[in-house]
Amino acid sequence: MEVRAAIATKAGAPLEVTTVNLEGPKAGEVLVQIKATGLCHTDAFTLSGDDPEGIFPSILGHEGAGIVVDTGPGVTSLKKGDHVIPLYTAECRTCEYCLNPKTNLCQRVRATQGRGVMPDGTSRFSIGGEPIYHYMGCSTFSEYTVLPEISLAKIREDAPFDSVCYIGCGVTTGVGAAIYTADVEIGSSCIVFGLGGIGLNVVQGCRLAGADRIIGVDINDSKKAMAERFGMTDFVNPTEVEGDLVAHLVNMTNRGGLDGGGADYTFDATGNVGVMRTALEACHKGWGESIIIGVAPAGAEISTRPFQLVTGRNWRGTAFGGARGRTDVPKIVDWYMEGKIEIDPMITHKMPLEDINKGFDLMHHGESIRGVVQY
Ligand code: NAD
Ligand code: DAO
Ligand code: ZN
Repeated sequence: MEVRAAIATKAGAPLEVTTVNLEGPKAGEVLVQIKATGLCHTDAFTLSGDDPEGIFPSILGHEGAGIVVDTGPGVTSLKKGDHVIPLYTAECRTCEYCLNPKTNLCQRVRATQGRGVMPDGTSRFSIGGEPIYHYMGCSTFSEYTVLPEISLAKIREDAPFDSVCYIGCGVTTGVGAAIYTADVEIGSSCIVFGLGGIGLNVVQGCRLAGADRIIGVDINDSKKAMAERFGMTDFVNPTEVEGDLVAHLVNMTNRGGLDGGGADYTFDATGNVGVMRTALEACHKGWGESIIIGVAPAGAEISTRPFQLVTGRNWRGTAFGGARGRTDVPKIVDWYMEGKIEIDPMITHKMPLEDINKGFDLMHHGESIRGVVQY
């Protein structure tokens, strides 16, 4: 079939909205009509050419929501008409990773997904017989796409596509980092570094978990109002702190007595390795946990004095918020529909596919939290 899609033709070039050929689903695969997709920094990172794993020409996009229109042989868990969210982290429920409760990183389709192809080693997209590659196993910048059955979460049918598409990456990553990875407890103190599309969701995840104190740290004062709406209790702009930022944050979180200060949980949602160090050192001696969410530039390295870890601080990372997509994404959709989390205030711009490059411009100029393409 012929479908409209935005093609990443080469690094650094604008996306080209054109018609591509899409083959139907093979065994274990599902054809999905994408109804909405968010624009994420990771798409922009790959398009820029800075992503060492970026493949061109390809169809980017990994934050979508849509409807099943066809299923290949052997598909049992989905049928035509089901509403779904594509998953860049699959959940096969049978590999060694899925069977280990300590991780959400299913490896069933990892290798082929990284090469921009379906599990049989070929692409479903082409132009003039030449392959156009898949991206993160999703390729949601196309009005139709094909995914493995294990890379789709079935969601309730009353959930609006143009809101819940954000659960395909940003919401789940942020909320999940607090709920699944950190497992923040009632009464905890938390510090969230970076109050963008991910950090705001960490803030609301900490609120949902019952944290008492949620300190937001951002170099941009304009982030304060929105973060307060999502549950931030205190705001710190590092550029306005006199002296050492770690000491300032440790002092803010000191509960008195022998406490010494430091947050129970800190989160990096900036991707800056200097911030990651500050986040680690601002978590509590003895038990503090610091969670790295941000993806740093290729080749970047983190550092701290080993004594920070010897004295009981824990440094961890999270991908997709530690969520198991087919199991947890439908629950997060329920939380949104029940009003336990908010999404809509973060979706600042909506546009048709034809205007997708304008959406990326808004992101680069810091004017949007989330732009969403509606098909
Ligand atoms: P964003 O650009 O919307 O937000 C980043 C925020 O950090 C901005 O508000 C910015 O002002 C702030 N910031 C920048 N430098 C800072 C500093 N030195 N101190 C404090 N604040 C600072 O980005 P986003 O969409 O929220 O993504 C955040 C990170 O999460 C990115 O690195 C992205 O690649 C990563 N990410 C990770 C996963 C995952 O699964 N681990 C998933 C999606 C995105
Ligand atoms: O299993 O080896 C693996 C990799 C899993 C993918 C991790 C994704 C990390 C976050 C990237 C940004 C997502 C938009
Ligand atoms: Zn698996």
